[in-house]
Amino acid sequence: MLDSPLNVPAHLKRDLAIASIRSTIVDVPTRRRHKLSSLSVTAQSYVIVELRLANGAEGIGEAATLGGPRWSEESVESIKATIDTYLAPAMIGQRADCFEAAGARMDTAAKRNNAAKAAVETALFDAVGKTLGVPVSALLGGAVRDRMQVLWTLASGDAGQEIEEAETKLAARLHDTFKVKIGAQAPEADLARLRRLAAALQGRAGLIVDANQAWDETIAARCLPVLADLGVHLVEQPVPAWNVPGLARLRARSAVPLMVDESVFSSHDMLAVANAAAADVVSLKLVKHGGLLNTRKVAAVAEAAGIGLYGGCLLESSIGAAAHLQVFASLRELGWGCEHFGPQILTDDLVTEPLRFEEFQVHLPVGPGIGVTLDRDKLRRYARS
Ligand code: MUC
Ligand code: MG
Repeated sequence: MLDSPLNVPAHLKRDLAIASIRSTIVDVPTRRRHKLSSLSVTAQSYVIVELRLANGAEGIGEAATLGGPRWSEESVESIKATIDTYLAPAMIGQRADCFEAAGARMDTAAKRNNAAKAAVETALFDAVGKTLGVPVSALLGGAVRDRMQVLWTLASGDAGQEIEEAETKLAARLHDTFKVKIGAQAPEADLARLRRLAAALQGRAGLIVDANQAWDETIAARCLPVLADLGVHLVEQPVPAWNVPGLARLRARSAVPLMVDESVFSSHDMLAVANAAAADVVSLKLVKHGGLLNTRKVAAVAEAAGIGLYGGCLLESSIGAAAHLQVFASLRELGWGCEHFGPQILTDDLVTEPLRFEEFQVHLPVGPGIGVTLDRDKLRRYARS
């Protein structure tokens, strides 16, 4: 076994072994229906990981999904089975602070299953941070910001409701840039909806859109100039994830920058997108990249190619959001902000101290580990029986 790369006090050093890993599926209702191109949810499902070290420190992590195995191939049921059957047995007894070695062990135990691995790795970082009394951002190179711009997503599909929701967020000075989910209806209906939103919010708010792979290249080529005329700042994943050459052709003609989301899970995907000149921006997410370390690796490839970084989400609760904020805070540039509004769309929070949203920014939680504490009563209340 490797010596710890960290200066761990002698009395803790022998105890950094992982003693137990427990996973629980929770379903937390959302405040309104959230509609994407191919799915809609009224409750968010997560797997919460609780990991205990031999020294008594506890770490938590979260794997988020959206509408079962439909945003990506993982569902809460598959994530829990992967953790309980393969990842936990591979990790019990191992040192918690050998993060790269842990990633390699999990990759040997299971192919892909990135959300499951990210939840376990988050819990490792949280437990080690709590043992050492340092935030996870410090274990990732140190925070370069203590807050960041945070977007809100408009996704009811009803322009009137969306304008009202955006006005409420603007008035409360919570969000002034909005991501609009498109692709659930015909392109002309989405463009009409966006015309209403752009007119109502003109000069007061920024708009980006996410088609979640709904269009083909021909439709995208027709719609992108309209989105540019409406002043849309960024268009996310207009065509299917596999169509990287199509993205490159669209980008060459587009006045509005393009962001990849579902096209980039691994750092190899990021390299392929960069080589194809297929994106201006990438959306970073733990569930796609398989953890905090891999998120930094994808970000490094993007940075090397001059591709901008955006802090993506999968409607995580405060637990998953806090983990993302730790890694986003450690990135030198986060030019497009982040979208960790997830805790605010849930009807309840799973942590004892909610994240701080103010002045259009979300704050990096202060404290050791990921900076939030699991509320065990809430975990019991929302646990699937
Ligand atoms: C996605 O594809 O970006 C993020 C925000 C949201 O509303 O949906 C997600 C997933
Ligand atoms: Mg997206």
